[in-house]
Amino acid sequence: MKTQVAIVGAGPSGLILGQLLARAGIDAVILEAQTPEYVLGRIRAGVLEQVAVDLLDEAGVGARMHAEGLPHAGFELLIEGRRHRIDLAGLTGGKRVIVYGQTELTKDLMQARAAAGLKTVYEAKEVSIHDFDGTRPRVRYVKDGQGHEMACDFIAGCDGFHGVCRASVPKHAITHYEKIYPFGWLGLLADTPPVSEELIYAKTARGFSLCSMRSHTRSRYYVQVPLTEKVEDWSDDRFWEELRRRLDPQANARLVTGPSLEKSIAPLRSFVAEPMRFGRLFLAGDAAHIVPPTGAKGLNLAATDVRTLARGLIEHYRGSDAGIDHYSDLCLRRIWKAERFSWWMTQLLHTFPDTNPFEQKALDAELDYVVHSLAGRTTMAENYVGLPFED
Ligand code: RFL
Ligand code: PHB
Repeated sequence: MKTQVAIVGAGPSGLILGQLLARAGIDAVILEAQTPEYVLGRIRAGVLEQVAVDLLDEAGVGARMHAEGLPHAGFELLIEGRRHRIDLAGLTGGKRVIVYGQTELTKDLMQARAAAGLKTVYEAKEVSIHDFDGTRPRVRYVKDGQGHEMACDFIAGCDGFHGVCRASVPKHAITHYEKIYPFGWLGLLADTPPVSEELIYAKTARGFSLCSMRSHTRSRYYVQVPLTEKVEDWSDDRFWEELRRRLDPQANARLVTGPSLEKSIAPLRSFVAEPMRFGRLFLAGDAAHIVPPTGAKGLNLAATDVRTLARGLIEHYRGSDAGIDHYSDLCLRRIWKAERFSWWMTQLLHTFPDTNPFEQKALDAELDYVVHSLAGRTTMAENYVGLPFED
């Protein structure tokens, strides 16, 4: 078997890349370890920046996102019981974000791929990548107990943080930068109307919480919990009670509770692997970097990585390697700005068990400055809606 680009992973990175390449007439096969149902069952991101929205339009999968996604022109910071609105549109010359679940986006991309007859091998086991330091890379995998080998021009490692692609790079060729936070987010999804039209990011003495949504009838809430917490110990009632304690009376008067559709704990981590290219292997999305979800940047970074990669590969097949040669540097500039923003938001809004009292006072003063200064709010808004793209 042979293809031009072998894509490992059918999350948002792999699926968007596949779509962009197909539209440019480049042949690609996606290998995914899980079943389509499993991939769709993972409840993750909810907020799309304009660059991601534009890219999904370019990939030909934006129709339902525009019809059903919720444009948001601002969000609220609830700090020790007081609300401060970040007017995204007003502070950024009219920019907005769209709230549209990663699950829905993934569904749209899967359907477009199936409709175009493009090949995805689900339940591809024991995927391994070979000879990407030469001119003829190969990918091996096992499907239904049978071994296969696929020759290709390039390998796109879109296989997430725990994937095989980054792990296959020799240790001396790659540098990891990492920060692990001493807490996670316990998330709950419910078919109840959201507590507010806009997202609420709340900082309280009991820890951070976030009120988000998927639609006018489906809510997504998160509360900060220590890493030692187990999801089994959190009944729905206990979750709602803890959330209430982290909201203001205005929110509590509107909060509608109900049975959870999903509940899980996600640990928070900042991580970057450099570089992102190794010969004919390119890493993209969570395979190369992780951000804590506080800044809503993970899915957006995945989208901008594959935008840059698709352009580079298309240029390659038209005769120039300039795009793929700059892939890693171009992506990393944007990634580090998003890493900085996500780390900063996390630091400002969460309770850390070991912060020294001086540092805590300084952080409180910084947050006070941010919400009461036009320059501070503008900084937060322009990073949240997404920095301009540098080609
Ligand atoms: P994914 O989605 O992890 O997909 C990788 C795919 O690769 C497959 N795979 C393999 N396939 C073959 N062989 C192997 N050896 C393989 N190993 C793995 C996996 O099964 C999987 O299908 O990575 P991708 O495509 O790079 O996408 C990244 C995003 O999923 C992620 O960044 C976001 O979900 C992060 N995120 C958010 N991002 C935002 O932009 N806005 C948000 O509001 C936001 N909220 C969130 C989030 C992530 C969260 N969690 C749970 C980590 C909220 C949460 C709670
Ligand atoms: C979500 O809706 O899942 C969500 C929204 C904003 C974030 C993180 C997650 O910052």
